[in-house]
Amino acid sequence: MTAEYSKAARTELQLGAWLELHERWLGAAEAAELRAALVRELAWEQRHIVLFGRPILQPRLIAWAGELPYRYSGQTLEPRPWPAALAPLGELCARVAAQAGAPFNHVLINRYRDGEDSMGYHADSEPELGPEPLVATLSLGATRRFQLRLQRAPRGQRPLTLPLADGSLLVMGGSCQRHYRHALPRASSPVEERISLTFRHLLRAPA
Ligand SMILES: O=C(O)CCC(=O)C(=O)O
Ligand SMILES: [Mn+2]
Repeated sequence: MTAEYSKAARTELQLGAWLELHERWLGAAEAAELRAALVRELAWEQRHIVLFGRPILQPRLIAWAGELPYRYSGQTLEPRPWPAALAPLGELCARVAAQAGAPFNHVLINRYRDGEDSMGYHADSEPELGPEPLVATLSLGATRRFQLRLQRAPRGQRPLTLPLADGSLLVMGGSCQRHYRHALPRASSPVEERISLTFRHLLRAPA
């Protein structure tokens, strides 16, 4: 297991928020094997979300697994088991949890088919995640730019940009989801597919 040996670059942000980036947390062969299995075995969906009161089709595919329903952007991801055909999620989840120092019970998986697929600025701040959620993102496939900015950023302030490469693990913690917004913008030149597994801990089902 490579996790214990990976070096983390820790960034202290403002207002008690922090990030930890572990490059090559998974080796290339393990990352490729996991990505192929996810593409093959998961039930991928392109779903509508509600943005500013209007339904829009998410510009990416998603899949998920978890014991509790997860409600975000006007949609509910009902509890869904990890596919039996995939290597146990529990094992991967435990490795990520050991690295992050916190438990997880939900994984939301995003599949960006090409550079046109993206995710807009948001925070993972649903009440079910508690006041200071720890969110860990494992990236597989093409490197994409992850952007982060203060919710109340001074005008003209440039976002922090992190390239998330194959096998990297990004942990967002502290007040990150309260004071910052993050996004995965469209790529300006053609890129291959990328999958991100975002591990969260739901404290309870949505009200
Ligand atoms: O794909 C990523 O790295 C970001 C995913 C994300 O922010 C989310 O699923 O909430
Ligand atoms: Mn997010």
